[in-house]
Amino acid sequence: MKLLASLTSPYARKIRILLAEKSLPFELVVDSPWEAATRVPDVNPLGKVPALVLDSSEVFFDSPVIAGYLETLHAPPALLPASGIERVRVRQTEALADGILDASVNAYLESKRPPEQQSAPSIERQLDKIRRSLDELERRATGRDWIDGDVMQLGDISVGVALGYLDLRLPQTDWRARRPALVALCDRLFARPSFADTVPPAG
Ligand SMILES: N[C@@H](CCC(=O)N[C@@H](CS)C(=O)NCC(=O)O)C(=O)O
Repeated sequence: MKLLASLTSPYARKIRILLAEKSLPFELVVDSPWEAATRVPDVNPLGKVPALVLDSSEVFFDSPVIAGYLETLHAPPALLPASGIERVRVRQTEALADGILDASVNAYLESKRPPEQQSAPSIERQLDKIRRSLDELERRATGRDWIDGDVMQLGDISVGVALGYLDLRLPQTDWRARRPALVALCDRLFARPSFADTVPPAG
């Protein structure tokens, strides 16, 4: 299978980490949807990465769908409970982390517009979402090694990716201040080869 991804996309990084944790072989096709020559719209009409192209040519997107597909391959370790409310809870953590990414991307793109076209209230609105979500994740992570159980799962990985993206694009959020449980979670995650090998390039 082939994964279309840009090296800076946090959603694509989440999938690269899942593939690495599961030792699943794949071909990484680096393609930025922002470039004129991108081929991403040929496989994903939304024109976004990540997109996973199977050997059968079937394509899966977006990242939560790809994450669900990878679980169906039954490559250990399981990163999602097979069923039940436990699975819903992990997906809820993933959604919260992905929501932080959505708000971060919006705030970052807005901050890159010409200064006279930027909307400070719009950026602040996104930063509020990020702050509230981080506080909720800190509450959920307090007193435990992993957010949704006794082992690392998709939710933890998604949170680590979101926090890594804040380090890259919005360091001014200073998310580590007053959030010791998230700091400890990230220390554990960032030390893993799957995270270390997918650190986005600066720029
Ligand atoms: N919800 C999607 C978000 C994917 C996404 O927004 N990817 C960005 C890169 S970080 C993208 O491809 N943007 C191109 C565009 O919006 O045209 C997912 O989880 O995969």
